Amino acid sequence: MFKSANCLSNYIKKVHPIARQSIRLISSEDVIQRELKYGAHNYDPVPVALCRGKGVYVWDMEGKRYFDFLSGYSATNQGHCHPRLIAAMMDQLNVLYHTSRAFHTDILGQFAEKLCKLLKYDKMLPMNSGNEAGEVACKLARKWGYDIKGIPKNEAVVLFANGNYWGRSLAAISTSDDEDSYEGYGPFMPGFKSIPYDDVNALEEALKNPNVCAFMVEPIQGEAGVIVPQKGYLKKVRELCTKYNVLWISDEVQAGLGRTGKMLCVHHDDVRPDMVVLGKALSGGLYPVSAVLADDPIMLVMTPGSHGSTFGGNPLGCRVAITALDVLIEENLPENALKMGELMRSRLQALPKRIVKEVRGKGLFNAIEINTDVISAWDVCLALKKSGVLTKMTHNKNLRLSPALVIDADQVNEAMDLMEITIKAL
Ligand code: IF1
Repeated sequence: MFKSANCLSNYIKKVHPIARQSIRLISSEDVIQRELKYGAHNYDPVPVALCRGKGVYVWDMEGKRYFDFLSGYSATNQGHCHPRLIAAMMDQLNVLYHTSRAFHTDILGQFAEKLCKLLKYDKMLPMNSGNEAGEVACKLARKWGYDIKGIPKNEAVVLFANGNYWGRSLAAISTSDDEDSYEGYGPFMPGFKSIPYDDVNALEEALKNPNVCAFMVEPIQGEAGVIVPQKGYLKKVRELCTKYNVLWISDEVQAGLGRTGKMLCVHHDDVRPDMVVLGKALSGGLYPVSAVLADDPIMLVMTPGSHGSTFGGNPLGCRVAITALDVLIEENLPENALKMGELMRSRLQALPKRIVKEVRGKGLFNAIEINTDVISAWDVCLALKKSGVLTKMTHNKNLRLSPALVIDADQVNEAMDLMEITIKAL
């Protein structure tokens, strides 16, 4: 791609917008130091400075190419810089990009209709981040609990699963069992209770409390390390929530939109949650777009003026989301994720067991658990980075492997070859 620094410099001057102002070629180290100086230290990123992305690849300041095996945490499912997403945004930018929901626009209804017909729910409520959509789902559940189920005022309980992650708001960290997430930020949200994941007995016990209005759970837990529940768990969740008149909220912010090989992760088990929470790839990672889907008896408990957001449902994000869904469907990305995921896991399972303790995942939502008695996951992450494969560690022992759903077999095999050589050399 870049034969020399000169070529890179010319590329940057010609193409990279930021460099047009300053022809000085800055290094990855410069980028990292500047970010440390002026940016809050709420992250400890992998030491790499990216300046370009295309499809399954990203490039750093020195022009080194990487397989992006994080995909912005499953946001760029359609691949980096997808031409159709860029075209959709460019087109809408010149027409109308923000009005607030004080007024109707022609685009929101188009997006709402498309999403509701695709996922077979009566209505959707548009927001921006996955966390905001999760909060709306909890608000809808509480209000449904009071208005419909008859739970005494301010007594509603929402259940969550241990190991959950649905953002960093005070409500979300109130359900976290990850100290890094909640320590130092109390007091916490009342009426939020956590139970063991993938444990139907614990779920049934908790559901016997008549004040429980909902159970919000990821169909595969992402942050926890791509934890796939045992077969039949989601069917039991559906049965038990129906039996005890509790709303099942499936948090598909990460596992949804083709990532696991189906449009929704719950489609693998042929079950239908009462509410679905979406985010990330709903816009292909181009723009913050999230949504909650539900049928009228639930969605209509929210009356005009009882929830809002400046940017939720803005025409620009809706336009991008319409195209992001089109790309998922027309490029058969869920089907591709299913096939490429099987190829990837078969290659991962052949890696040395001394280092790779376990391979987990479904579709292109995968992780390997590192045998931390032998080597730290961080060192494996750094070694893979050096070999041109970008991954991210979670809980100090798992490495996520979630490339864009556009990846083809040659690219999977090339990336797996790099992983095999790297891990065997450790
Ligand atoms: C970061 C984790 C993943 C999510 C689920 C809601 C949200 C998320 C299942 C909130 C967000 C992101 C946040 C991101 C890291 C990433 C993440 F490691 F934090 F847990 F993917 F696993 N539900 N997950 O996974 O969506 O408000 O962020 O749009 O850097 O914090 P958001």
